Amino acid sequence: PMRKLIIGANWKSNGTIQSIRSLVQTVLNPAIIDYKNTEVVIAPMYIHLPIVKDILKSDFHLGAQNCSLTGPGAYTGEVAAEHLKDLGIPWVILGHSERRHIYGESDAVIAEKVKRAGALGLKTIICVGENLDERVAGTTTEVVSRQLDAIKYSLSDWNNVVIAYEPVWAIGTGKTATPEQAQEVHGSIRLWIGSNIGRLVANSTRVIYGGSVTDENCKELLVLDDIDGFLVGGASLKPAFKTILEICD
Ligand code: G2H
Repeated sequence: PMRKLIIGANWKSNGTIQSIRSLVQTVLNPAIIDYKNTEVVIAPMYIHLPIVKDILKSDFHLGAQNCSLTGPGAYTGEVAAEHLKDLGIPWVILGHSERRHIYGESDAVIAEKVKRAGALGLKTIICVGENLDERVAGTTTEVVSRQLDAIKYSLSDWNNVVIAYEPVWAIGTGKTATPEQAQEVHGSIRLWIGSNIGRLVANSTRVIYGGSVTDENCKELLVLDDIDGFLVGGASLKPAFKTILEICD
């Protein structure tokens, strides 16, 4: 089956009102993409979401980079999935390695967030990936399977799910997984989906790669059987992102 490509821009905790306006106007809006073949999800910081929503071409989709473990209420500083929904934000990235490692989000916390977001009909980009020690120890597949096992019972609608494979050692480091390394893990993720969820779901679920993706390396990754797009961090803040979008189209 044809899986529609999907490219996510994870802007992380970056940008000013001025810089994101300029990024939208000079890099995103002018990009020439066939949106019938490629879905693009832009994920600015929470407080920038309404600003970007106002000026971004409607061919693009918007996503948040996280949501709260809780619903609305007395949870100082948190933004709930309900708030994203209210703002008309269809996507949310969950389980990013920076959430897991810097903010200590466990598999169980991520599973609960996935459940909450999914229950509200938000579309989720769920990130998995091993760190350097785990790769060196040869446990990559086990680690990724454990991260997927955790969300197995959190989801009822896999149509709304994208899995992002982001090897932690490749994030923001300039080191990209080789095409062979990436394909191997992407293949194992699709196998996991096939045996745990179902063969049709495995065929239709997008599995995207993240970790130092650039306009230089995206081509060789995109041709791989089990890579259905990218989650781009650093390069999504630069003019090179337009090139990535146009290459992926
Ligand atoms: C991985 C990626 C985006 P970068 O975190 O999620 O960031 O492309 O900067 O490695």
